[in-house]
Amino acid sequence: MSRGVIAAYAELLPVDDHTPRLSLGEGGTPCVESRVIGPRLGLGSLHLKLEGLNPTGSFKDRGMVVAVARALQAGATTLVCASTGNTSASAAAYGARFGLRTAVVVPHGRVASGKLLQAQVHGATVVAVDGGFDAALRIVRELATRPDVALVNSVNPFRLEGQKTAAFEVVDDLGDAPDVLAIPVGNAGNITAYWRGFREYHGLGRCSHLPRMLGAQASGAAPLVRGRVVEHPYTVATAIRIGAPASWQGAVDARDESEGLIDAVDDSEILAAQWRLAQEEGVFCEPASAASVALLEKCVVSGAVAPGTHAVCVITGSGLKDPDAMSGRLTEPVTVTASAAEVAAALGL
Ligand code: AN7
Repeated sequence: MSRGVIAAYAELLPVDDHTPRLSLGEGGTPCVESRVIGPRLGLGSLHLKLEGLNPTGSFKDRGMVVAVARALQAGATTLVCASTGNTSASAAAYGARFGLRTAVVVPHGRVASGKLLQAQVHGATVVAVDGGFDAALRIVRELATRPDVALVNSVNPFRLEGQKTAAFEVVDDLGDAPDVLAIPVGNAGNITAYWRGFREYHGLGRCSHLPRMLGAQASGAAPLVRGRVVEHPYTVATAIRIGAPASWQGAVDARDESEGLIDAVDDSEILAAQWRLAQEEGVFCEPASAASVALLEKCVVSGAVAPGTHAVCVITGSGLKDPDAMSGRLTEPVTVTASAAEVAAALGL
């Protein structure tokens, strides 16, 4: 059972004696070894950091708990965020648990059904705007100037501080840093947070080297690859449908300082990787999460990642959040009479 990231890593987080020790049991997620994809790619090892096992089904909980603890400490009564879905689900859950009102602005029609459901079931007030995530973020930045309102997007520095604990856990679990870490990039907060976490641990002597950071964007929403803002981003991976990432510089620094890369993968490659993870590894993630695996595969093919490399892919969110993304591949189960003989025949047993 996870004690939560604040209790686990308090001395490395911006908390003091007055910061409430909140937890929903976030962090402590498994880092499981791939049985099929890693060996097929000829990697020395491939581990999957299963962030979908956090309390609300994504990595956002790590940063949210620190941001909410500090918001409470500062006397805030309301959380606000813009979101492609997971941030709002996380904010709503922590808001519900710790007695804060939560207000969420989402891009209309572009949030996976499970994520919207989460925000609403936890009692958040949800408003959809006729625009993308980037417009929604601009709006909440304007709204969050009141002292009783805490903005809990990753522009809130406490969010990235909490999220860096995932890098600590990777090192703690594997005994050292991997050679490469592949991670999806949307607003670019998480790649920034992981890089910070690895550098801090390296500075403390907890790992012998730093990983190369491989950032995965979707081809239709790849501002960091193109080097310019994308006005109308599009991808099936709605979580990373972002054209003007807030942590742009953090992502570029992570890429350059680690001698890594940020590259784009097509929606078809993302969906194929998502399917392989489900069918071959027993890991059901959302499309954005599979971008990390799609990019790693691309890098092995191009030679950017050599055989024998020790790799980690960050699987950022649960596939249950976005059932529609898989619908094209699935059919309704056949229905038969409730008899063992008929069921056996239908099952081919
Ligand atoms: C599953 O919830 O931006 O590069 O508003 O939900 O740190 O943005 C989500 C992003 C990757 C990208 N994987 O992380 C939001 C939001 C999943 C995500 C990302 C997101 P960042």
